Amino acid sequence: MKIDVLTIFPVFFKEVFDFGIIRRARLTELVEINVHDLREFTTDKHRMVDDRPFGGGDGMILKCEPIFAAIENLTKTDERENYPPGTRVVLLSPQGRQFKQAVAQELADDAKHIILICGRYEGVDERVNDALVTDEISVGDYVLSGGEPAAVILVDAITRLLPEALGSETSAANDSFSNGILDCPHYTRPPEFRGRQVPEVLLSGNHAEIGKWRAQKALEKTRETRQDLLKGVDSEQ
Ligand code: 9D3
Repeated sequence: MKIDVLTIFPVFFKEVFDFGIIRRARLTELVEINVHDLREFTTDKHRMVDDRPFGGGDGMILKCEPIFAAIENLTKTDERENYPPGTRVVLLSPQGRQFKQAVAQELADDAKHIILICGRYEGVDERVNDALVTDEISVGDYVLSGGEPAAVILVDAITRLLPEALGSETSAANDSFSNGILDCPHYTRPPEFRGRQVPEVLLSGNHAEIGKWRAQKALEKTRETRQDLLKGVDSEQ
């Protein structure tokens, strides 16, 4: 999998992909991640990446030219119909469909080349959406100052789903969310800390009982904090 990030703040990404699973996936060449400065694709002497909105209004809009030039450089075309198979051009924007585990899974399964366009300012010239974007994605209902933190979220969630990205000790199939509910509580040594005991069952060695306890705690936690995840689950609602 190849991932390219287009941004006006390349320095933002300086070390963020150098840790843990993403670092290992890069070192083993499961994924290649490149960050590109949109300014490098400007041709005017002021290297202008943004301009004022037609029709008036506050803020600046990311211009077409550098984004089209960058996408053309990476895909050899300026029409999404002509992208090589497995190419996805994602515009990170508050107007997108919400990023979910299922979206991460779909991209991990189907995409060979993902290009992430990080929006900034008030937005991106709509012709980018019309001609180039295959997926417009938001990471949630809160206001960010740009798409860069969202790009990091996508890279992380997608990379760890690539076959062999996780060590053999763990598996994406065991993840919270892959079964649609939250995780149970976890404990490690010591068994008592400042008067707080680890639940007896976890020390019992009875794996059937431990399994039942974990399932019950996961369900309780989900019911408490994320009722919405339980709709459609048997015995709920
Ligand atoms: C405050 C300005 N907003 C309305 C007048 C529009 C707006 C434009 C650009 C709000 C935020 C942004 C910058 N955000 C992103 O580029 C972004 C984002 C987000 O804000 N929330 C959730 N997901 C994403 S993905 C990209």
